[in-house]
Amino acid sequence: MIDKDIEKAINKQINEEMYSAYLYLAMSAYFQDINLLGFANWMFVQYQEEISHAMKFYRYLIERGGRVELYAIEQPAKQWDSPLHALEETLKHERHITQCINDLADLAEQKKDRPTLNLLQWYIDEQVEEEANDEEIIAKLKMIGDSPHGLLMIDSQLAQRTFVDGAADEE
Ligand code: OFO
Repeated sequence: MIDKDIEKAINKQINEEMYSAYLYLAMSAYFQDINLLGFANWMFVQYQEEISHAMKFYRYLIERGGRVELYAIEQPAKQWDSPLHALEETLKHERHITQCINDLADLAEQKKDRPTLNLLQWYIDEQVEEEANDEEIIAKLKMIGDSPHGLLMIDSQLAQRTFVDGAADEE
C-alpha cells in the first residue's frame, strides 16, 4: 500500500500533467489560428506527451494500491504575443514541472519509497529533454529575429515531429 502523502502528491502531479496537456493544446490552437501549422503540430505532439505523462502516474498509483483522484484543471491562456513568447512560457512552465518532480523525489526519499523514486527517475530524465527542446527552439527564434523566411523554416522543421509514447510501460 502506498504512503498517503505520496498518493496525494502523485494525484497533484497528475493534475499538473493534465494542465500541461491543456496548456499545449491551447498553444496548438493559437498556432493554428496564426497559420503556423508546424508549430501547431509540435504543440499537439507535446499535448499528447503530457497526457501520456499523466497516465504513467495514473497507472502507477493504481498498481501500488493507491486511489486516483482527479482535480479540476485550470483554464490555460488563449493568446500569446508571438511564437517566441509562447515558447518562453513553455520553458517557464517546464521549469516549474521540473521543480514539482524534484519536490516529489524529495518526498519519496524522505519516505524511503524506492519504487516511487525509481518511477521519478524517468520523469527527471524526461524533464532534461523537455527543457533542452524548448531552449533549442527559443535560441532559433531569437536567431532569426523578425525574418518571416526564418520563421517558416522553423515551422517546417517542427511539422516533422511525431508522437512516440515514451512513457508507455514496458511489459
Ligand atoms: Fe512537459 O513534461 Fe510532463 O509536464
